[in-house]
Formats: sequence, structure tokens, C-alpha cells
Amino acid sequence: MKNLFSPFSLKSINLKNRIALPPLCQFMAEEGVPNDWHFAHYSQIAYGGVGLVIVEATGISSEGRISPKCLGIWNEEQKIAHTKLAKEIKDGGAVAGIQIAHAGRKANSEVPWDGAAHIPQNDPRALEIFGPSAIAFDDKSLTRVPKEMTIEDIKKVQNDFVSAAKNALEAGYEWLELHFAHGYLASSFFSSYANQRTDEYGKDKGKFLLETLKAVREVWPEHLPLTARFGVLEFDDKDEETLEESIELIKKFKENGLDMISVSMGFNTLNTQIPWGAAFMVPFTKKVKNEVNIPVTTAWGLGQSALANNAIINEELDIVMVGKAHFVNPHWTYQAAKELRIEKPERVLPVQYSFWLEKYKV
Ligand code: FNR
Ligand code: 531
Repeated sequence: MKNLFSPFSLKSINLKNRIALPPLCQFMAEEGVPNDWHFAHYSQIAYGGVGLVIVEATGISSEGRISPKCLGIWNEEQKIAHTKLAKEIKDGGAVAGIQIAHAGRKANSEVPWDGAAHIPQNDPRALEIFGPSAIAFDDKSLTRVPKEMTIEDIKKVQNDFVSAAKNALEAGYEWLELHFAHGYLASSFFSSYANQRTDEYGKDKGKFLLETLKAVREVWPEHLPLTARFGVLEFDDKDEETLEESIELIKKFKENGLDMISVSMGFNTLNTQIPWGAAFMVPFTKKVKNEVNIPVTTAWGLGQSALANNAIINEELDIVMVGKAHFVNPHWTYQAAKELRIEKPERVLPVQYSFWLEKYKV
């Protein structure tokens, strides 16, 4: 019977356990370049024993970043620093993954501890923001009305996803996640809250996402996992319909080369009743797994080792994403091994630590 500490293989990549760090924006970059904060943050978690590290939402272009302090991977300087970051994650013993993203109508915002609102248009840091339609996300914080993207804009963004994927490959990442969730550009194309186009991209709200996946698949090696984090419902009053539409689109993703889906929320509207709580996304993820028969993962309140372990034992998830718990304890995997009474739990840590932890009991 598989458990949290069973290995997991996807294409040519072998994870030593089923624990992953999901993407968690750090808002610490200058000009999109990984720096000492990122090297320390990610390598400590890699050394803590996690099987897979997915680097935070990384902008495919300057205007695609959530904030000016987000990572990017559109230029050479960024790619070189990502090469160091990917190596440090691998040296720590984890598989190095990265999420590439365009923030769409949620782009160009202040960092959360500065309020997370849109940067005003007259600010020197202001950049044009783009969306499927000229509809702002809200009327309080992300209030700027995006430019309704032309077909040319759409093709440019899809090309940016492709070149970001190429840069990620050259930097040494071996696991790629497309950001198709949380109300960012791709997610917003799938949502009628944001996408009220009358052209093909409005009639078929999955078109942008499927085209982008197919374009990236062409340049991302067949033997490496290509995944997507996808908002499958909003927790508004249309969940049943949205979930069914999402499952139909995930089937098309799978037919076109998607290797795994990370199930999450749409976050395209504030009018939601999200049932926040431990492991609350697991039942929806299990439904996707059953109906699409594709490897699945999810996050959201899975930072208790027994919960995480049960999700694997019960075959609801193939990998568990443990986020904020890693802010508390980068060695979360070791703590989980102890709590779950895994044999020689110290062995999830580097030998420089485990040798002494095994040798001395105090
Ligand atoms: C996130 N999350 C997130 N999700 C994503 O797809 N890309 C990202 O870059 C980020 N960044 C991010 C930053 C911060 C500060 C938070 C708190 C969250 C969502 C994250 O990956 C995860 O799904 C949630 O944190 C829920 O998991 P936990 O924290 O309950 O384990
Ligand atoms: C964290 C966040 C909060 C406030 C402003 C910007 C980002 N987000 C990140 C989201 C998921 C939900 C939490 C991403 O997918 C980047």
C-alpha cells in the first residue's frame, strides 16, 4: 500500500516521496532575478527532505508578473540565476520544478504587505495590464481595467509561455507547471466573470488554455513532466456546471500531452463561499482523478502529516502539496516522517545531519 513516503515516478522523473512544495510567491526579486533570498528559501526546504520543489509563479514577461517584486524568466540574466536556483534545489535532494505564469488583469500590483492593490497608472512602475475582456477584477483593490487582448496580443503571450518554457529547460528545471488557476490570465480566459469576448476565445473559453498547453508541449521534452495548476471551480453558485466544464477541458489537456493536474480554485470573483478547512480541495481532486484518470495533486490545508498520508493511502492524491507549513518548518518532511513512524526518519535529512541525529539521542 502506497503512503506519503512511497516514491512516485512521472515520465522519466522519480520523486523520493509524495511531498511537494507548491509554488509560493516570495515577492523578493529585483527585476525578476532570483537572489540570495530565493537560494536560501528554496534550498533549506529542499534539504528538509521534500520530494519536489515547485518554484513560485514566475513571470513569462515583465507585464506578466503579479508584482514588480516577482520572479521572471524572460531574459538571459534571469535564466542564469534560475540555473543556480535549480541546481541548489537539486543539490538539496529534491526535483526542481517551476510554475510559469501571466497574471493578466491581476498583474502590476503592490506586494501583499503593501496592500496588494494595483499600482496606479501614473506610478513609474505602472505597466499595461491585459485580459480577455475590458473587465476589472474588483472595485476595491485590483480596479484597473485591462486592455481587451487582440489576437496579436494572445499570440504574443502564448509565445512568451513557449520561450519561458525553453528558458526553464535550459536553466535545469525538470518539472514545468503552467499557471492556469487563481484568476490570472489563463484562468480568466476560462471564466465568464472575466471573459465576455464574442470571438472564438469567448465562444470556447478553453481555447486559450489548450492552445497554450499544446504550444508548450512542443518545446518541453516528452520525457519531462508537463503539468498545470487549474482552477476547476469558484465556490460560487455555479460549481456543478463549472466543475463539469473543467473536467471536460482536463480530458482535452490529457489528450494533448498534459502529464498531471494540480487542482485548485478559479479566484475569478470575490463573490464566493469557499469552505476553508483542512484538505477541503481533496474531494474535488478525487473526482477529477476518477473521471479523467490522470495523476493528480492539490494543496490547501494539508500540512498535518496524518491528513497528507491518508490522501495518498486512500488514493485520492498522487502527490500532496504542503505550502505554508514549510514557512513554519522547512524540515516538514522530517517532522512528518517522525509523526508517521517511518523507519529511520532522520534519513530524510542530509547525512551531515542524519549521521549525528542517529548517533546521539540527546
Ligand atoms: C500562494 N499560492 C500560490 N499558488 C500558485 O499557484 N502560485 C503561486 O505562486 C502561489 N503563491 C502563493 C504565495 C503565498 C504567500 C501563499 C500563502 C499562497 C497558493 C499556494 O501554492 C497553496 O495552494 C496555498 O498556500 C494553500 O496551501 P497550504 O498553504 O494550505 O499548504
Ligand atoms: C498570494 C497573494 C496574496 C495577495 C496578493 C498576491 C498574491 N496568493 C497567490 C496566488 C494564490 C493565492 C494566494 C497565486 O497563485 C500566485
